[in-house]
Amino acid sequence: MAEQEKEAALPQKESFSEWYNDLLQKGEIMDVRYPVKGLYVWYPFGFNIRRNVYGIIRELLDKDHQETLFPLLIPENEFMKEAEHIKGFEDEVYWVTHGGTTPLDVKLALRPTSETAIYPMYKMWIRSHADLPLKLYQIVNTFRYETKHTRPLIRLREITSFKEAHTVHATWDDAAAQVDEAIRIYTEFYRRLAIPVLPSKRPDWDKFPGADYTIATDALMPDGKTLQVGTAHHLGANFAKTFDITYEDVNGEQVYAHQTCYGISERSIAALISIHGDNKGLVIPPEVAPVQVAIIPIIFKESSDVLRACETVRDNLEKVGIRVKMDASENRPGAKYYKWEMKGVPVRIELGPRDLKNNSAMLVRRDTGEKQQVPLDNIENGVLSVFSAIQTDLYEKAKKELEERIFDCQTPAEVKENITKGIAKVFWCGKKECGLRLEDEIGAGILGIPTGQAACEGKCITCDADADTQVYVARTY
Ligand code: P5A
Ligand code: ZN
Repeated sequence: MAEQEKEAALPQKESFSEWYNDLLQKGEIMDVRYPVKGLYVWYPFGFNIRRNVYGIIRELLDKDHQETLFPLLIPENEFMKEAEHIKGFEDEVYWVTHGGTTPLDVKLALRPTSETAIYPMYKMWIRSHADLPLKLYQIVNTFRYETKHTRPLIRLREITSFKEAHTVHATWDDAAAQVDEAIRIYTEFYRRLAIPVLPSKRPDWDKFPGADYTIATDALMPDGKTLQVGTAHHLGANFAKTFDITYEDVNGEQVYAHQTCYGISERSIAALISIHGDNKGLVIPPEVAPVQVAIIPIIFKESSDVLRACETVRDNLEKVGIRVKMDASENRPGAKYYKWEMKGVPVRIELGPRDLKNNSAMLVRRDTGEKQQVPLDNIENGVLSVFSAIQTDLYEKAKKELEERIFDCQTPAEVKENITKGIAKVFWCGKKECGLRLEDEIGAGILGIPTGQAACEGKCITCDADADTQVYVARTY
């Protein structure tokens, strides 16, 4: 390795925090030097990944949701209507109190989430059962004055990429079905990012403020901590009662509507980078990679044939919609490999005089480093099939890793022993005091009851009473 490359190498992924912070910079995802705590800047390359990632969630939602856009500012009187909701958020709200030097009559909250912006409008929009279900979403920035340690993409004070959906239904059961559907959509979304997630029902003390219940999806980070990467909340008729959202049912009666909301943020990108990346940098699944193929001409003396062949390969790949960069810069090939590996480009194509003579090129996979000689004719098919192999393998690798790091534990001591490596699964009787005592004793949190859990029997890890559910326990971000 050349001196300059050694200097620029990343810390080992085992030191996850340092690795992550360094990768954000070297991979050109986020610049963390913005002078306000908890606010960060997207580099154009990172923003390009974001655009591709959010393209997937849009595609999935657009099937039966409509996109909308509500204001950032929420008047204090609306924000203060729902008691539980206020309790949950009051310590996290930024307030706008002045217009210039004039104090405002009504303070304005910077939305920490948009229930209280959207629902007063829903009251006006919803008249009859024919208006239901209503399924809207928006992708916006939201502000939360987080007091826990802030981290780029993971815990922000300005969440720049908050995708929030808000649905309205006739019955409680319809809303419950929508919560399941939301979790199905999120699981599919994360599958497209080659990230396996664990859906679970949060314990009551950890549900969304104002909700009947919350189902969350968590991803396992390389350091064994879990990251909540999406949540879906059943709001019952709680907000409908507060904001007076009623509809006329088939019998002509005015009845309260039932609602759900569900959200994801750029944590999705934190998980993407962290789970797939390695000691050489980013590893990005082809579907969301800003550059999908880097072509490196291997040039000696007489190079025009090689360059021309590279250009033909580039044109052929672009013709089928593949995002290609041909790197004909003056740098040595080694420096070019380093650069495009750091950027997570899924496939590198090397083409030199000898390859040209054989009418072939060398194709190198970013995720495994595997090399294969492919014919220049129909090279686009070769590349596309490698893309799909990469996608499958990234997912399978992450899934295996996740499964290997879920540990069945019988005693708090066992939990303590395993919790540094990943997720513990324990029996719990369901009593709050047992749950809190366990969390306290092991210094980790109960994620929740896995959705679709098969019937099981055991003894509560805290009180030894009969228990018919297991819960995930983990250290969390
Ligand atoms: C659902 C959408 C809500 O706010 N209202 C509208 C509901 N839910 S939530 O759980 O509070 O947030 C949704 C998801 O957003 C991510 N998230 C964050 N990401 C980065 N920085 C933060 N400070 C932050 N807070 C929440 C989580 O993934 C969460 O599941
Ligand atoms: Zn118990």
